[in-house]
Amino acid sequence: MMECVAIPALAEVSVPLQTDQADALNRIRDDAALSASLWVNIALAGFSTLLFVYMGRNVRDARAKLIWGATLMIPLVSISSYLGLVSGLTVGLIEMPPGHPLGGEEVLSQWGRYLTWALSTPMILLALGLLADVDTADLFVVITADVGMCVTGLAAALTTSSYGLRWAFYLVSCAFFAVVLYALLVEWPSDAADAGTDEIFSTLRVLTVGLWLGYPVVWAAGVEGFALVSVAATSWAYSALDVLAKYVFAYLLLRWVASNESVIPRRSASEASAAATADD
Ligand code: RET
Repeated sequence: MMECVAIPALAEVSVPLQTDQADALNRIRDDAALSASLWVNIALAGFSTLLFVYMGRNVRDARAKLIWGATLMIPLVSISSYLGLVSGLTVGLIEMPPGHPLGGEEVLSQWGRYLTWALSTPMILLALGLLADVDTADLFVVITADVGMCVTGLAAALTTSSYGLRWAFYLVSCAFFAVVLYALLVEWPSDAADAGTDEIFSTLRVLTVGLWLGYPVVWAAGVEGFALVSVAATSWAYSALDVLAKYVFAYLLLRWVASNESVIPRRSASEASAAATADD
């Protein structure tokens, strides 16, 4: 006799990614404060993109154009990032491991933020590095450490097997972050002084270091870490930091670039002269 295998009705078959997305989308829609924290950034990123295109319309120098191009990517990546969050594509309901203050509960994680920081923060560092005229090897190491910071931050947020290992990833991310901070605080200022861009560099450095330090604090205080504040408060904190660390930062940088094109250093010239010296 033939054995009967029960086939579930089509409606009963759930596609995990789609179910999660729909659930996440509903949670975001139901929380007005959470929704607002995301839409505000989409609007500001759109406005910034148009403004930055306009501000860079007369930039002709090749290196200034490169800084401008990197800076323009910041709001463009941001729009994509926030659309991912607001649509439910890059958020998920994550069950926290035992030991976490919300252990066993499903928490709405905006993991897409960490993913897209791996694209936006290198653009910020590239623009700063070009402005300070740092050498290519330095720039490579710092940007690589920065990507490491974002990816291990993502791993910390997505680890559900162990509370301890979430913090282990967090600490590794902090170690990568230390490399970035060291460059910004210790190494790059003297390069900027040699390049004659120290005034604008030091303004942007204070802004960057001060604001970037806020991100690991929000992670630790927010739902991913000690869960001291709600999902909406965590999201607002990141969104507010983003407004200053991305759009205000980029605006100040582009305003300076647009009116000081002739001061922008040319690494190619100095590298050529260094190579010539080495050949002697
Ligand atoms: C995490 C958690 C793990 C430890 C550290 C972090 C640092 C994040 C930073 C993010 C900066 C983001 C910016 C985005 C702009 O688009 C990943 C929060 C150290 C510094 C400036």
